[in-house]
Amino acid sequence: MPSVRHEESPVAEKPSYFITTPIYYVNAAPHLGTAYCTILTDVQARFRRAMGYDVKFLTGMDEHGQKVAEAAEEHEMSPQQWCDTQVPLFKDLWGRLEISNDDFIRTTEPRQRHAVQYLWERMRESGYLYKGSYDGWYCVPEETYFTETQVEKADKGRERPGAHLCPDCGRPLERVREESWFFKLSAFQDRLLALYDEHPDFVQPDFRMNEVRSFVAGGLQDLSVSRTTFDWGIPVPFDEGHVTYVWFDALLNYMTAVGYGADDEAARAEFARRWPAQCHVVGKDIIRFHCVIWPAMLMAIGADLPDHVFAHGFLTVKNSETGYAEKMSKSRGNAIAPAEVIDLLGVEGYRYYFMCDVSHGEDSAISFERMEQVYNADLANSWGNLVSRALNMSAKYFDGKTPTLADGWEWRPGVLHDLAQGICERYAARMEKMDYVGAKDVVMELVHAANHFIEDSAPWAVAKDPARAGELTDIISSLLESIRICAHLLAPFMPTSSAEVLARMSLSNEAEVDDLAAACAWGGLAGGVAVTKGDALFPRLDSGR
Ligand code: MET
Repeated sequence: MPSVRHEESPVAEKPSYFITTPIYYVNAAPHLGTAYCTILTDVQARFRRAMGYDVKFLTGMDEHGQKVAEAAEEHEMSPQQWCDTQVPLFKDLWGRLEISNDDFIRTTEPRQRHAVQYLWERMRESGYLYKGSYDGWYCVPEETYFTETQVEKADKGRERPGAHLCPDCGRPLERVREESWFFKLSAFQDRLLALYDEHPDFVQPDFRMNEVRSFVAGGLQDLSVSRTTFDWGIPVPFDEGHVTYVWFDALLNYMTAVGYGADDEAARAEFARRWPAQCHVVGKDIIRFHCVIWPAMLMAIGADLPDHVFAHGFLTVKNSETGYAEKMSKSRGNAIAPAEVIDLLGVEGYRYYFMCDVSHGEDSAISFERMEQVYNADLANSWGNLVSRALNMSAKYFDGKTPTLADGWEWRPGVLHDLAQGICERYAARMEKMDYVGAKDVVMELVHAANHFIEDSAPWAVAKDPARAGELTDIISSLLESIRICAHLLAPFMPTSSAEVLARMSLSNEAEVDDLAAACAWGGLAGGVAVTKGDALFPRLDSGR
């Protein structure tokens, strides 16, 4: 990045980083899985801001389609009323979980309708659209089409062949016969395969790429992209009675939010600056929509493709009877509500557990037992304990302050100093790949070393001898300096407690940085400023679970 800043537009020089969550269906209340995906994205957004990017972090709601229309009917509301009732549940939870999104899009907003209708016109011009009729299977809960062959193949393995169950989720399918517009997805097979070859990191983690590639290599069917048997969707501008297939609508949200199709100049400039997105974070169940259909749609209209799609695994819970891990779901009765976890761990502990103990590519088993174990080991006993011991000693031995670092005083290299060299680079290399567990390990190594350092250097003994005052300054300063660095590195995971740690060292103005490497350089501690011990950041849990 250039080091000279132009006064009038300081932001313009920062590179853009545009990251998105899926837009969630309004039907279910937000659950642990949606919260997990949203926090995962939030951590990356916070990390990128700290790395000097001008971040746009988008989340939102998917409000159209048959599933939503049916749920509204069940609740005896209009679809719009139903959506309006559900959306605050999401917004409230995101607020509680400290989600730092810059935008929240709803597909029922005028900006989305405008963009989708603009897309229809571009699609028609592209020649990749034709009218026909769809006769096949449809899974309403997943809003997905299936061919006869796909359904037969899946049914063969089941107890009741011919039951016509969804090959993905196992719920009953509907037979759909209707006039429809089709997107010529089949024409994109070669271009998609070339994309995967040329950009092997388009799909992350890399083991998910195989699944995507073999799906495409197996041949693609054209996709029905309009529906005529219900009306809860964005009307097709040139064909009355047709509404947009919900996924064709939903995927476009990513471009709508940065000005696609809008006709004012500001929106055009925003689009030029923000598109393509750097990362779409999605669950592994919607990878085909994002890695096959979405890039094909973009190719059809000549738009740039996003840099990466990151697909996370599912959270699973152990069935106490069988001992096997199974997907969490309401129907299985094993779902855990986010509020239960917040009650146990607090928001910071919640974020830490799901980000730093759960690995983000594969499925991961979660349990209350493990949550408590990780919270106690990492947060109460290690990080929280380090902060309270070091701040306490500083206050006690240096008159309520950090040690005064006299002019000409030099940081004595030592084990903590050595470990802190290059720490930001080691951490960032992992964060960029969404390897949050690996990034946390880098930080916890310093936390553990600092706790050992307290034992090894025994500051309480050094403090008794006035002749060793310089040594005491070295010890306490090194500890505070390590804590300062760790607080910066932990901030994407635990923004509030990290800011609190810095504030206790009179560094509240440093809570948000845009040059993390500089912030983590050894020697940034303010000397002779007030230190507050404060209450335990992470009181030990003993719930007996
Ligand atoms: N609504 C979809 C889901 O929750 C995601 C759409 S992302 C464009 O699975």
